Amino acid sequence: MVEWSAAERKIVADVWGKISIDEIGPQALARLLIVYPWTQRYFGAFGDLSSAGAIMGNPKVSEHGKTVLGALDKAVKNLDDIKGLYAKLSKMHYEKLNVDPDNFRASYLLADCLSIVVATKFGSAFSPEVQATWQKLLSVVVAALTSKYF
Ligand code: HEG
Repeated sequence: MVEWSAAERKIVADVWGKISIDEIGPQALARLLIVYPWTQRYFGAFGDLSSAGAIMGNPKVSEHGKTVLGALDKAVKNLDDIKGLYAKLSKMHYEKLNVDPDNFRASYLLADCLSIVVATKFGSAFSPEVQATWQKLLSVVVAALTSKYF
């Protein structure tokens, strides 16, 4: 059971309040596909991913980036039961992507890309304390998303 202090809850609410899902979601997913190109194998149905420009301009990438951040929005609003919230989503990823341990790693890579996008946007406001709480949130999300894998 993950515990969240009052200070952590405040940081999560503050950071999330300043994030635009429509802006950050597409940027984070595009970074994943560009920086870690092997993750493209999961997105064969998304069309042209042949260059950084193609990925950033691909409407399916943008749409899916927003979907992923939409799931994170629910996590932020259900901090005390992220595992329960993601049970179905985890099962879907497991069945769709066939228990590939690569996917476990890819979720951490996506979390890193998301942190970099947020840090770039926030600048010095992304203090070590804020980063620590933000990364805790992403770790809990990834653990919940992969809970049905093993
Ligand atoms: Mg996943 C679908 C969330 C990591 C590959 N992902 C989805 C959906 C959500 C979601 C909400 C839509 C579910 C539905 O249709 O009911 N994904 C999500 C989160 C995270 C994540 C919150 C990590 C923080 N996903 C992830 C990673 C990969 C991946 C790392 C592969 C590298 N997701 C994936 C694929 C689909 C989804 C291939 C189906 C996309 C489609 O065809 O529309």
